[in-house]
Amino acid sequence: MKFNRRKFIQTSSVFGAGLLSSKIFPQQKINQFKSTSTKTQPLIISTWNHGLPASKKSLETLNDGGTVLDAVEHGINLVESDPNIHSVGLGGYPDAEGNVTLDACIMDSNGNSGSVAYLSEIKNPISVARQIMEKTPHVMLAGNGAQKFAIKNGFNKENLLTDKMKNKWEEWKAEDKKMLDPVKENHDTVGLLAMDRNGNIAGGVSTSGWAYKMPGRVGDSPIIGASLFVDQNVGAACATGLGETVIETVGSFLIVEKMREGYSPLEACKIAVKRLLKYENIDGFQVGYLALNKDGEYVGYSYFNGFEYAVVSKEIETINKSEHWKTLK
Ligand code: SD4
Repeated sequence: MKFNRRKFIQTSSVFGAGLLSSKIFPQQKINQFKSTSTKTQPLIISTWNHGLPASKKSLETLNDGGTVLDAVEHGINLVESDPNIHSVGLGGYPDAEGNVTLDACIMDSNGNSGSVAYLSEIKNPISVARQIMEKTPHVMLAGNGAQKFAIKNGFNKENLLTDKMKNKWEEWKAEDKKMLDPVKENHDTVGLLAMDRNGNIAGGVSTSGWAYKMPGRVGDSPIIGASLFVDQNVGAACATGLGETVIETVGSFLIVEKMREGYSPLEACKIAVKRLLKYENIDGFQVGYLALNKDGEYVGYSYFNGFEYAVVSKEIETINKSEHWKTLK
């Protein structure tokens, strides 16, 4: 990661060196944590508290006979279309020049994927990503080309910068132009993993990205393997938080690969979070992962405390606090 290294402390510092040592991350310590297991399917897990309405919508879609991919899309659409959620879709934070640009990706249970980056004036990027997956020979479209594709395929162009967010952006410009603290203010990316009653798994991620980001910046959310990975034979993972660090550690792919090796969702997330230790003194650093394996075991795990995720099944409707590596007071 080549920018925003303020207060970056080398990993050879006392703290970093200690944490990077394998002694502090022994196998027995990993194993004492248990992922949560559900015996029932369908099951939907989703990031943050807006994950609850999203996951409920996904379950409703499945109950109405929709596919697991429909469930992912409809759940995420709900968050994207809500102008009061400020890091996704309509009403999302703009970039430094006042433009709302969106990133999203989706994966199905056959390993197909679709992704859209730097999309403007279209409020449902997850649906655009799905159509890119289903209608084009490509995985990813970006910028103007992605917008043209969306319009050609029936999406409406609309202004995504609400009055409220325009005012906030103007205040930000007038003040000190500081990046927002993602732990407290800037953490609404929606990631959703769904398993239907037959055990089919799909997932999606959608965001307006880092508030007041540099124009042109693309985060982890449209990068398959970084923000999202699904492998029907193993499970799935998704990410929220400082995208640059998730890209550089290919977090979601890593988690799925570790689950493939036999690690539980929690163990796998801890291994991925361990790779993030070198970033921990970057201002505003936080990453949260969700992981779900094919047996229905799931977990939310973040670097710092404060990450929450929704769990919805026939029996469960709850917001869980994630396990975390480090407690921030
Ligand atoms: C990004 N990962 O663009 C997104 C932001 C995010 O919670 O997840 N915020 O880097």
